[in-house]
Amino acid sequence: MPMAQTCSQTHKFFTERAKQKPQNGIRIFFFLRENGFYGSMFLPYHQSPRSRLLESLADDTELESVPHGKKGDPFTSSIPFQVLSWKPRTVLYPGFATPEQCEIVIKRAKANLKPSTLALRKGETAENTQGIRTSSGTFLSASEDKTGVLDLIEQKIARATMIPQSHGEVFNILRYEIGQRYLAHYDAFNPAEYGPQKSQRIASFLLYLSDVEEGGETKFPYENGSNMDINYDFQECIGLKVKPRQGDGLLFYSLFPNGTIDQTSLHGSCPVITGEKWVATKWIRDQDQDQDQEE
Ligand SMILES: O=C(O)CCC(=O)C(=O)O
Repeated sequence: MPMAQTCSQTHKFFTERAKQKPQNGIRIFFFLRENGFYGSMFLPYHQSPRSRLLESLADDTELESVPHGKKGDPFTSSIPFQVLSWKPRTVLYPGFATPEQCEIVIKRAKANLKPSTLALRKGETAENTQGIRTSSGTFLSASEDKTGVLDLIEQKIARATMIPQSHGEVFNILRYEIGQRYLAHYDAFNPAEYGPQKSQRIASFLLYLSDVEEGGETKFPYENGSNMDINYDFQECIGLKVKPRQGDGLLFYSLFPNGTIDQTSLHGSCPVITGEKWVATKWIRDQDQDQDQEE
């Protein structure tokens, strides 16, 4: 197969091959896009009827599924991903949402935008933290979204992370205009700075709802331990930088598997230089959020 094939041609190639000959084992494929290699995991299958809702979750994979547990899926999923970094653990999911889904979320968020706020550390006030996070935003919950788009996205995030949907906070939809930014920070709450925590943020999933002409990258200044030994200025856009592209998802873990905070998960948003940035942030916790709300 020629290396210069497009992503969809490559997917078609493997899908056709899968139809010709049933697969028995897990297969991991790599394919080339304009900005690097991507991996995709295909699981064994048998075909079964799928409801319309599940159809839209199941992507276009044709692989045979196996008998599943009570809340498992009757279909296989293929969610292409690219590991961007191991320190912090960061994964890009190209084309995670469709442009139409992104536009629906932007339209809903636009009506209720307010200046973004910060979780304050001991001694911090809204006044002395001005300028750290200059975007505007709103909180949207999937359960109140009549279009069903946010629920579909949440379900796909749960599949990609294998962390149940109920562990997610509601979406924080953000808009950055020219010059707006979010200085480097941690999403996890260090109890030494924030006091005792009932639950902790494990990971963050950012869904880019728009392209940005220039600027607006998500930055990881301490990626792979770099810049940790200099007097890093939290405004600087250095380290690993991820350019927003409409529909792409970016997952990174704030905690190590042992539950301690990964210092390399420091991240932020570079200022937008040209255009506008829209992103939906989903913070994922170690505790069931539905249970929390019932308490
Ligand atoms: O906008 C971004 O790229 C980063 C957003 C962020 O850091 C956050 O919402 O915690």
